[in-house]
Amino acid sequence: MENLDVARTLTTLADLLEIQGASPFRIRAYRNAVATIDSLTRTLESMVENGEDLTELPGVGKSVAQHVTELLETGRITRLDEVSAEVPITLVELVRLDGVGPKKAKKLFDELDVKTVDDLEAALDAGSVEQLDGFGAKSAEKIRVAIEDHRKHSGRFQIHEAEKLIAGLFEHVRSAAGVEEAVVAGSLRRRKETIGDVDILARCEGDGTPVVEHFVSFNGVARILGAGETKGSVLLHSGLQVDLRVIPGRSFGAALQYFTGSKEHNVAVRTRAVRQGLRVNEWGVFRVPEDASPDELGKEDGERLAGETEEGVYEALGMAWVPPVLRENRGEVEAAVAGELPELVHLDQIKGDLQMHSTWSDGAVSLEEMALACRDLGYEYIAVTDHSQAMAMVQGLTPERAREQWAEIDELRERIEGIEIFKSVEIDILKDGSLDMPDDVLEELDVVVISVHSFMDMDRSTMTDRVLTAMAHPAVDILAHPTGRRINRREPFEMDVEAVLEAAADLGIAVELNANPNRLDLRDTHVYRARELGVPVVISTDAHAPRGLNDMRFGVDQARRGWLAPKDVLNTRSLTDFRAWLNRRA
Ligand code: DGT
Ligand code: CA
Ligand code: CA
Ligand code: ZN
Repeated sequence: MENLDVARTLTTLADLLEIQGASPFRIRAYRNAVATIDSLTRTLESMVENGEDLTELPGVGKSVAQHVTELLETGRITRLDEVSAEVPITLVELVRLDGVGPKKAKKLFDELDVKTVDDLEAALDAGSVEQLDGFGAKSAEKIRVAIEDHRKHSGRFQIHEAEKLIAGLFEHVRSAAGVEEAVVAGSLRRRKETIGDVDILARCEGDGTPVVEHFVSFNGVARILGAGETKGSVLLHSGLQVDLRVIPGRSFGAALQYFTGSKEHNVAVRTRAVRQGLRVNEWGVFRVPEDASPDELGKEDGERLAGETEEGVYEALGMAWVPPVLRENRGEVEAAVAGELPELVHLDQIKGDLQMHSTWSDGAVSLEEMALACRDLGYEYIAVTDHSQAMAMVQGLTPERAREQWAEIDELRERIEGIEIFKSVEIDILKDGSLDMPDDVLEELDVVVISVHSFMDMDRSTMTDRVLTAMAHPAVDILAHPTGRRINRREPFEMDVEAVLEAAADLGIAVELNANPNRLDLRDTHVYRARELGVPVVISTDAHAPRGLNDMRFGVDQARRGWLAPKDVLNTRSLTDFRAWLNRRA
């Protein structure tokens, strides 16, 4: 268990006690302990394991120490169980709303039986909140706004949304007086598919207050959540939170390393540092004096070994610099120590796009326009993959129309130089696992792409069998968007992905990594598994217009998060080598 988790649990306990009306001294004791835990550079878990006395930590008394030990050893705190039997734990959510607080939460619960944010919203709608003693219309309105903020906030943003939403503010920070450099850290730098909040670091010597003030004065800011000397935090109108930290040059690399995360990666890095007698924090890497008690050390005490650059931080720890996309504690720390980090695929190594649509089905432009747009991107080849007839609402191709399309492709091949157009169809996997095209068409297609677009709510074993049946057809080349998910909108379907990947390995089928930021399907951990199994991955945009072709970079980032090297990605191959793969069964 992380320190953060311990701190959160203690905060919950303190909040509940406060709602219950416990003594302010008791509550303060918990909050002081939380403050201490927040600033610890070692894990409580390791301290308890070593049998260290937690009461020696500032602000930690006997009963808090007991709670922490119990939590680390058993995963629960008896006292918390007792208190939450009297005060519903969901009230904690209410306390965290702007304008509610423990007294009001208690009143809402006692008088109106409000236990959750949803309950509160219903009570507001019914007009009963403003009639409560000590509330009134103004306070009810304030709570309503707080609920809206909370709702927006609890959703994570998709990576392409976050990128767009942050662009203006980022430029605003970069142009602030005194800012020598600004960079994005956190999950956005790691290119995660969804972003909780955006973290920006600005390099600036001296007092950071003017930079923070400039930051919070941005005209897209809906609410200022905090503003101080070294950090500021705002909510944009979209509900996206942005945190800024102002860092001096001597610590900029260390702060970038720290705030890029992930938390799990940082924990692994820090654990390694401790074993070497080093301390790494957002200020630098320090050699801890032998006689020092770690908890009495100031943030920058000890001999400074690194801090200015991120490379320097990793070097001081005996590690290679780790690309941010890998920082998820999935083996990258060990690999960086051993000098065995993978050589990751790059966008400029992509030589073709193997899924896109034209006006032959639901695309916005002609096949020719798509081909020319791809040639402009420098690609050597493409597959135009209009839908098959099961997708009737988008005029999916019947066998006859597929043949008409081939005539057009043949004509284009004559006329357009510099790009190869493969004949393809995105063929529906029907309910029973058969393919939505007759064998004679399948045989003539250059690239056979299959995917599920219907009956997505099947149970796991039925869906797995269906997809495995489809893959067993000897004409199949690529399984597209294998899990059918739509990020933030539709869960992946129930399917044994491991079995599907193993089948792909056995059958010599490639799996798609759909680069559309709404899909990014396969997800990073499955991509990683595909690589382990030796299954070739194809990164395709599934573009429905030329603009969509630019989504390739999101797919490449996701591939990198899955540790893929150029050799693992089929469409990094030259036209000749890709053709050879298509003929692998001949
Ligand atoms: P997000 O915002 O949920 O998409 O994910 P992140 O990774 O951007 O997380 P965030 O914004 O809470 O924090 C940014 C980075 O700061 C995080 O990746 C690692 C570092 N960090 C934050 N809190 C902690 C912590 O309690 N322990 C450690 N070791 N690192 C932390
Ligand atoms: Ca973040
Ligand atoms: Ca943050
Ligand atoms: Zn599709």
